[in-house]
Amino acid sequence: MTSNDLHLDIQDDIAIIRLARGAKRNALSDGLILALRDAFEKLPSTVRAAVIDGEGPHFCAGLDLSELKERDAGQGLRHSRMWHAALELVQHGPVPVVAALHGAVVGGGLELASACHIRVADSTTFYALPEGSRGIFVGGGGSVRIPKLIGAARMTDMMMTGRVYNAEEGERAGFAQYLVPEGTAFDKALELAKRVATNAPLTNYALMHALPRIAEQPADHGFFTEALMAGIAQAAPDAKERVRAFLDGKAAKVQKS
Ligand code: 1HE
Repeated sequence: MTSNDLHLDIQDDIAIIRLARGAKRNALSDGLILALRDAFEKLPSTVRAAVIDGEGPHFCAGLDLSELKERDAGQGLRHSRMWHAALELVQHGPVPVVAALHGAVVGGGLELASACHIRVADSTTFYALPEGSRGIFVGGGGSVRIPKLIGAARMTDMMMTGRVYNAEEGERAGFAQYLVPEGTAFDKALELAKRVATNAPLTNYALMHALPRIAEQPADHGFFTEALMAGIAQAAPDAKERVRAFLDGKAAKVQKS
């Protein structure tokens, strides 16, 4: 499924995916969620990283409330599972994803942001989970992903009390890894995506697929999975070349920031 509400632009090896329903604050209709799923499913194999951002004054106002139908329990369950399938492709799809955040990052918009690997927020960003006051619950994976960023206690408070985190508070709490001046989130996200795209593909794969699983495992299993992944990664020709280049003085040293 395609949608005029989602723009996909491929610049070299970076996919730029833009929510383009600015007039509706990029509210996530079913069509937009399916278009997002399709975009990640069909990314050309030359793409090595993606940036996702939102048109207009806000990143995303969450679920399109005008589509909130009176669903029976089974329909509600399937609707939530549709979101899960789409956001699973963001988190565990073909490439690392950097989210460029500004303005409202609320409800399902926060669920989408939390499925990305790196979040860059500008100083206008604010985070909220208005589901509590709308009489509903998160359904796009938020109860799994958001506590991993900020902890279950903060998420409980946000949903129970309607608490809104501003950009600085959000960065401190763990929503975003980067906080940048107003209007610069996209540029910073693109710069980071380009940097991520230069990594060995297997290293990025390990970070997307092995690290989150290891974090869920008991320590003994985690150490073993880590050893498996380390063995696979270092055996790749790419890894051998990169290490050789360093030893030959041809690769960049780590610089003090
Ligand atoms: C929308 C939506 C929406 C805006 N669904 N149409 N999400 C929410 O509860 C957040 C609801 N939205 C807001 O609180 C505000 O719109 C914002 C803070 C995001 C932005 O405020 P503002 O003043 O810039 O815009 P606005 O005037 O409120 O909205 C502009 C238009 O977008 C307006 O439509 P118009 O036809 O009158 O111009 C709004 O109705 C429309 N709009 N947000 C539908 N969300 C998988 S489960 C996830 C569950 C959730 O995400 S629940 C949280 C839903």
